[in-house]
Amino acid sequence: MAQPSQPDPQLLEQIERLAPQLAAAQNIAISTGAGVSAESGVPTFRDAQTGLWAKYDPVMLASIDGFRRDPATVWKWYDERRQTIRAVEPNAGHYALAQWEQAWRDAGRTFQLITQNIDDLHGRAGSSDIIELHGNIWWVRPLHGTLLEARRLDDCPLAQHPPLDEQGRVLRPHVVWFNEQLDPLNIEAAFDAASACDVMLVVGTSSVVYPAAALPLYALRHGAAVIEVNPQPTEFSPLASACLRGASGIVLPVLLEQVLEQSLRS
Ligand code: BJW
Repeated sequence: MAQPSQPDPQLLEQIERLAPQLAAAQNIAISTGAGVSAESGVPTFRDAQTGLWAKYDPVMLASIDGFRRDPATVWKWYDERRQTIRAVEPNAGHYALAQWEQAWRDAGRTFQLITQNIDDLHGRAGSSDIIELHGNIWWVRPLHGTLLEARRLDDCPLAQHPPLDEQGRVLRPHVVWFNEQLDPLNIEAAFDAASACDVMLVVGTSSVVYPAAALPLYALRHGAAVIEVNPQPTEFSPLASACLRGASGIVLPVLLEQVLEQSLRS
């Protein structure tokens, strides 16, 4: 069945009610997850474990123990995802956030995008200041190297699994796996944004993976309104100031249109 490209009347009314608050916000933080890329055709993290990959434990595919045990299989999974991501385009939700950032910057206001996604689609849509909490699928680093040795590897598909560097060292994806530390500078910047914003939008995340899942809680504690955009309820929903139950590719462009209209009026 074809997706409706407009929110239903009830959702539209809710968007219209929230728009003035967003239009008045001097400081907006956005926290996105895999759902924002779903309409581009990128399976969400949990959906990426279907078909051939259904027999694998997600933690084994996204952990250092799993990688040490079977680097070829983990790399095949990442290589397949890289090929999917390369073939798709950002969607209307990504573009709305990039346009929003530009509008807020032009008005001398603050807009900080924080993402758990590793797919680079926000960047490809034109967002310029992105905190990538879980890394980037196009970057690699030596398994036994430092974070400073991270670099982009665009080969797609890869010639071998695992790929090796010029010195023959095994490379790993430059992403954050379970039980690995996030980059402390990214964490600091993300929590600073959460504590300073007037409004946070939490878009397309199941809000189960920490520390990202703590960002909206932190924003609430610091007095911000936190609005969830997700077709499904999440762990965070009961605490949200408002929940917009729709796909981000439909909700965000309409929300932005309303917000910009309100901002121009004031
Ligand atoms: C739509 C839509 C549409 C669909 N529009 N929406 C504190 C409490 C409890 C646990 C912990 C804690 N601190 C640390 C932990 C452990 C762990 C953790 O959180 N575990 C939980 C599972 C319980 N965290 C960590 O290990 C983190 N490290 C850490 O904290 O280090 C310190 C430490 C070390 C050791 C011990 C203790 C502390 C690291 C987490 C790294 C996560 N990495 C992954 C893999 C990245 C690489 C890869 O992608 O391959 O990141 S896991 C995976 O989950 C991926 C995602 O970024 C992340 C979040 O997923 P997301 O984005 O929410 O996607 P989904 O699929 O879950 O949900 C999609 C949503 O979209 C759904 O809600 C849909 O409804 C919605 N949707 N279509 C809008 N069109």
